[in-house]
Amino acid sequence: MTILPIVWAPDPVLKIKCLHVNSVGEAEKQLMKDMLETMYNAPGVGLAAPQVGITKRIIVVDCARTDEPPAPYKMINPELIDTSKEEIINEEGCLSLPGHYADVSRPSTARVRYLDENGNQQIMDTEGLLAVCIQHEIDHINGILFVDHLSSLKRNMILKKMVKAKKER
Ligand code: GNR
Ligand code: NI
Repeated sequence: MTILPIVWAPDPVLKIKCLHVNSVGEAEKQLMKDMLETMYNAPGVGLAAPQVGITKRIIVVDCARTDEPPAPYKMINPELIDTSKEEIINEEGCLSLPGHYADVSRPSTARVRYLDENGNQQIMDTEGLLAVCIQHEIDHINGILFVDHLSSLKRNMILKKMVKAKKER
């Protein structure tokens, strides 16, 4: 049982294009377990490896509602192989930008290809919050934050507040 410290923006590790994982070993499995615990503890509905300082293409998500059983997904090298032309606007937050929320428009459905923890390729069709969350997490492993989808005015306002919050952390 390990809760990992979450990196707050601005931080160079959150800007890095993370590395493709070539084989799924014990280190990756342990990391995904710890990431899920860290995510549930926060609490959040998704977490990407760079948010805990690891620059690997690994994400975890659980977008089940509180009245539903848990639905954790561990995804290695996740890729969007198809996205809808139709977009939805959703209010996003991020554990690396605590206390900040803004509307972001993204494709409303997404087909994602990834390796599961056994190294088997999976393809999943997603919609709603799960589609949004997976796109948010794939952005993270490409060094992109939700504020990068906003105007530079809104982005800089939030990042300036984060610099202050980090000094007071
Ligand atoms: O917990 C989270 N909630 C959330 C809400 C709307 C869109 C995306 C997210 S992901 C976020 C956790 C997080 O920062 N993942 O990287
Ligand atoms: Ni995030």
